[in-house]
Amino acid sequence: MAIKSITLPDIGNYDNTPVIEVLISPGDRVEKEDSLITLESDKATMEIPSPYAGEIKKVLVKVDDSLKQGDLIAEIEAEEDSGDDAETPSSQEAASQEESTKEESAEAKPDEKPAETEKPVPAGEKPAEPAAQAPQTPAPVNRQSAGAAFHASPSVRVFARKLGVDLANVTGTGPKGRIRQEDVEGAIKTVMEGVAKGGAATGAGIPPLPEIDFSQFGEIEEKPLSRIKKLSGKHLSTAWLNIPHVTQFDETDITEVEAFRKSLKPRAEKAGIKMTPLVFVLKALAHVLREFPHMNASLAPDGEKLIVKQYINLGVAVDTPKGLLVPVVRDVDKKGIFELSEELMAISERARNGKLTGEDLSGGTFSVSSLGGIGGTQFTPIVNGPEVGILGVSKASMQPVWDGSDFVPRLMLPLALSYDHRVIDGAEGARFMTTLSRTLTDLRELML
Ligand code: CAO
Repeated sequence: MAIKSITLPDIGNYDNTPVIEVLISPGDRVEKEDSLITLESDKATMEIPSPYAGEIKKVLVKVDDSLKQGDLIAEIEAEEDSGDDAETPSSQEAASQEESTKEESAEAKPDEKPAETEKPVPAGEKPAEPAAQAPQTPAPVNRQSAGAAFHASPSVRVFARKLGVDLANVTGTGPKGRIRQEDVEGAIKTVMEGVAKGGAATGAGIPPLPEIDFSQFGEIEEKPLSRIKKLSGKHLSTAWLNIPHVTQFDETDITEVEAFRKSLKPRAEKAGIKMTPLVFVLKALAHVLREFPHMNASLAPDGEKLIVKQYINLGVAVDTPKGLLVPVVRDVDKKGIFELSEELMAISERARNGKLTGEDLSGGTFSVSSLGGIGGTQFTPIVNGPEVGILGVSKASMQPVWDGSDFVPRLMLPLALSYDHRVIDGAEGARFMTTLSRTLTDLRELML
């Protein structure tokens, strides 16, 4: 056993090359050819292998150091006959662009001359075949997730990049967590299986949340989710992941609407109808959707065209003991406030009693979610895809509003409009909100 210094071998035309990964720590046991550090120039990534087997005693580099040939990397207590006796090997066989399995069992040829440095492989191109039997200089590959603390050979990096896999999301099963080609293949398989099962959580290459045993921190109870929660959860995740959301907020003066509602209340009560501010919102919304037909539409699955609907059916989110349901009130633009109130009461009751039919739950063109009866100043609703927009309604409150000469008490209703930004631009969203607000403030707009 002897302490040997490991220095940077000749790596071709790369001087002052930054270290992006340090793969060893003092006390680590390494085999000859195990990678010690990864360097990355602006053109290539290369791993520097150990010329000896033994125990790392000192690590003399850190991430972001710039190295040139001969710079010290580490000190190792080398096993006898485990490598070249020379303290500074003129060349080392570096991580190869051949399969990782070959690379892990490769014989070192420290005393042979290095081959020409290979050209970096442009994204999507096949890497050049290494010269037959000749030891290579550290193999360059294109940059991927620079600085990420993963451990993979250049050939695996090339393989992953060709398939669009970010190695930061792959768990390595090789020695010291090294990522092998099989690990990249396994990661792709997991994602594809998630997509095939319609699982939104792991689709689109999104890594799953960590699985934690919470019982280690205290007592827990496991409660199965209701069928409705499971279904709506999947639908919400799908919408959230597929639709680039924008949410715009506004506050609408509904003082006059509220006075009107109150004046209608006795008539409504006589007819056994509960008339809440929400029906006025539905009515105004239907009117404004006629003016903004792109909000009353769905993007075709191929993303090539917009399917504009000539009918206005509003989904209304209903909070039920088993979870959220969104039954649909049909032809809202053609119905009066009393009829809408009656229908809203009926569908929310059917939703809470589990009596909704398939028809009740289909055919919506735009949705509304009202938390106005509960409280809160604002929230960001999730678009009920493949619809384009959803309106969130929060609790109205009396506020001092400046009328140009005085503060006057006005009943202000907070609104939040979320929409699919692929279909609606911000300016159109803002115009929609402004028009809706104007209509709600002065219901005479409905007659125009
Ligand atoms: N501001 C102030 N008060 C409001 C209001 C508002 N925006 N909206 C309703 N209210 C009042 C109503 O007037 C009613 O008061 P009165 O009993 O004194 O008349 C009270 O709040 C309760 O209303 P409601 O909630 O029963 O009726 P609604 O028509 O407003 O809403 C429904 C019906 C089905 C939408 C509602 O019951 C519901 O389930 N809301 C929850 C929806 C939900 O969970 N959305 C979240 C989705 S995102 O996870």
